[in-house]
Amino acid sequence: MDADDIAVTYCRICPGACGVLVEHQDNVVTGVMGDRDHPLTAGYTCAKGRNMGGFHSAPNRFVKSQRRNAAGTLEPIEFGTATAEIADQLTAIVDRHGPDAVALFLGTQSVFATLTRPAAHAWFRSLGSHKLFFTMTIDQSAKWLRALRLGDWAGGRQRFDESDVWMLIGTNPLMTMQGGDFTGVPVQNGPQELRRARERGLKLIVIDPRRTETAAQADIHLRPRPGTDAALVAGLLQVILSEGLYDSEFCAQHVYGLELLRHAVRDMTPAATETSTGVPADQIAYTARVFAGSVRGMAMSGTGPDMGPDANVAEHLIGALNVVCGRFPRAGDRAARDGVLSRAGTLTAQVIGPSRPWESGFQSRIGYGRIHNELPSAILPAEILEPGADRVRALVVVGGNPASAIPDQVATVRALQSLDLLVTIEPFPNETARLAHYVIAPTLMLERADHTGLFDGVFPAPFAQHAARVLEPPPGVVEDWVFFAELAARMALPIKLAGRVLQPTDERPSSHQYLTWTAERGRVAFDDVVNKPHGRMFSNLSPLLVGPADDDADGRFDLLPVDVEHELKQALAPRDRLWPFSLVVRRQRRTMNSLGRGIAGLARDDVNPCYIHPDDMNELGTSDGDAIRVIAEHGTIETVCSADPTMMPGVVALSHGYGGLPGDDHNDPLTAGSNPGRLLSLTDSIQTITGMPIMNAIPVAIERIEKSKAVRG
Ligand SMILES: Nc1nc2c(c(=O)[nH]1)N[C@H]1C(S)=C(S)[C@@H](COP(=O)(O)OP(=O)(O)OC[C@H]3O[C@@H](n4cnc5c(=O)[nH]c(N)nc54)[C@H](O)[C@@H]3O)O[C@H]1N2
Ligand SMILES: Nc1nc2c(c(=O)[nH]1)N[C@H]1C(S)=C(S)[C@@H](COP(=O)(O)OP(=O)(O)OC[C@H]3O[C@@H](n4cnc5c(=O)[nH]c(N)nc54)[C@H](O)[C@@H]3O)O[C@H]1N2
Ligand code: SF4
Ligand SMILES: [Mo]
Repeated sequence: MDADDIAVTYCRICPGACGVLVEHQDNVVTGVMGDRDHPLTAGYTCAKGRNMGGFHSAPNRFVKSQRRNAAGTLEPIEFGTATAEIADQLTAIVDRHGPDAVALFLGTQSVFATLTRPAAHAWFRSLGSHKLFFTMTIDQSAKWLRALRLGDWAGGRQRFDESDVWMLIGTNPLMTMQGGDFTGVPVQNGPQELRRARERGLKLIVIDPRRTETAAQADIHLRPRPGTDAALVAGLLQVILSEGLYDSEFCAQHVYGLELLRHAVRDMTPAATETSTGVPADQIAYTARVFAGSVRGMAMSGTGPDMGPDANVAEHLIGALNVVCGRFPRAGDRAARDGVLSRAGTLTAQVIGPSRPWESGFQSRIGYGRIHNELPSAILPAEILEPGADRVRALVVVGGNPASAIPDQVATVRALQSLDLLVTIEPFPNETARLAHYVIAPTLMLERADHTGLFDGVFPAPFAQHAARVLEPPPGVVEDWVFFAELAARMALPIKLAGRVLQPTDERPSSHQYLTWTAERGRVAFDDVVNKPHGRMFSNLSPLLVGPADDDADGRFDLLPVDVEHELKQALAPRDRLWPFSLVVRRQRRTMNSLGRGIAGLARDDVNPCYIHPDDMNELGTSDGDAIRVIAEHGTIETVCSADPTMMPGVVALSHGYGGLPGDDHNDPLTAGSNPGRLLSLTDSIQTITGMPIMNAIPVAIERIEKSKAVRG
């Protein structure tokens, strides 16, 4: 193998952005290994990255765009013809019903291709529709809401590498690579970074019912009953506020509602919190003292609390914990981001006071306003089905799989099936593509160039990398962004790409040109990144410091707005526990949501097991691989069980992203996996404002399926 056939690049399946060496021959990947010379990831990879070749050469990959014919099957169509037809149909729908009849759904994989989201947004903005959906709103939209109701810090978060404590609530970043402003943990080469931090004295607190990969590294691991984070954090706040462990100076200057909060949590003594959460009282008091007694370090969270039954108030209290302890960088402190390829913005030591954008501006017919100009993904089915002049009749999906991901899969699929036009830009025959009228076949990561500007806020150091195209794309595929630019041109819509207006008749810039534009507001010359294939650490850049507050700064955090106070009362009220088990979320190393199923090297994940503690398995009379039924108030699914001693007794876990479409006759739980989304409801106990359904801590019963009745086995 000569060196020409080994490309240096980085993986773009998840935010890990691991440096890799890709060996290839005749346009086919023959091997992938971690890049030991990569300044941040130093050779670390996971199975998904090492099998990235399998994605590119998968036999079921769409290498041409597809159109559904009269018989209901997809058949190949030229990209130009498909785009022209889609443009005509969208224009007709807009002419008749207005732009709000067209919706855009941005999925998880729209995030990792540098140009996809900007170009999709550009087309959609020019179209003038309000019906924008993104997976953040079936994920952790409670974080957006928290920053708006509580207020936010204009200086950003504290730095992990300067902290002496860090609290992670319901997140497993060592596996999921959820870092940046979500968890603040350095996920690049995470295990080693965490070890290093603990060696220098950082105390890691993990709150998770499961003994996760991350919890296994923790100094303190609390295991609450699922769905009780609001009560647990209220209990921590009770100790901190009653023992005077908070930052009174910071609170005096920057906070409203301290006394209200103190009053609201006054009854959540450690003993009362133990009753609500199952965590021993002494551990609660100890954890509160360790967190508040440290000098620096934040409480951060993941899908555990944010998908739970009290997501909005739980997330608010997590924010309040940071606020009362004053855990934000002050003037002169080093900022948590470096702004290498992206615009760093102005960081100042002041509060961005609360605001409520969802209360004004566009309101959907079914009663939700917008946050960050988006509507909640969970209302998409109703936006399609509920009658009204502006109901959604056409949907464009990019890098997502709403037919699998949006809860109450049966209702969601029914809605998608009733669309006049469903278009997805999608490489694989996923559940959404199986319903679509058109599928546009896109390039995959090794077939396009990218840069790491998107990860500026995730990298723990001033680092940037450019990925050049490694493989020639199949002749029938286009880059995601090219579809949106072409669609805009054919709909006669001017679009704005990186600040420049592109008229429908203008020549499209090259991908390299567009990439260069997106990096022009960074602090380094793009060429200095492009010519360093392993990526470049810009250690010579002066660190970004948080500046002093503006003279007229008067924003304050609002610890307990009236609606939060109401939600808190509800969350702290005693609840009956009538079902034997609680079903929680979990992510798998070998898949990224629904991506990875059926890929060579990752194929074993065709089965989606329900993880159960061995003691519970004994009691249920099941052993590994047995078929079981998971029964919830809103649905029942069949799957197989897997003994897992990291589970907490009484808690079971299932990953999402499996299970085909409702009614599939190949829906064999032993080979196709099952979709936990079928156990969820889009109408019962929905969070206010964010429209977030309950997706975690689902009360369930488990039943062994007798061998003779199992689908197979
Ligand atoms: N390998 C891989 N990586 C991924 C993904 C993937 O599918 N595979 N998905 C990506 C996506 S889209 C996202 S959003 C991120 C999510 O990133 P994370 O939020 O880190 O995802 P999870 O691993 O589901 O972590 C949630 C944790 O919450 C715990 N938990 C469950 N219920 C509760 C509860 O009530 N309270 C508390 N405190 N904890 C609870 C679970 O045991 C679990 O460990 O991961 C991303 N990374
Ligand atoms: N029950 C339950 N439901 C959940 C969750 C849960 O924990 N439990 N988690 C929720 C969360 S956090 C999320 S983020 C959503 C995930 O919801 P989605 O983001 O809608 O689902 P993904 O499976 O990530 O879809 C990504 C799609 O992009 C495609 N793709 C890969 N590469 C490219 C590319 O280069 N270009 C294009 N155009 N497409 C590409 C993949 O083939 C895949 O089909 O699911 C949510 N649903
Ligand atoms: S999928 Fe794996 S190899 Fe790729 S970036 Fe994420 S952790 Fe790294
Ligand atoms: Mo997500």
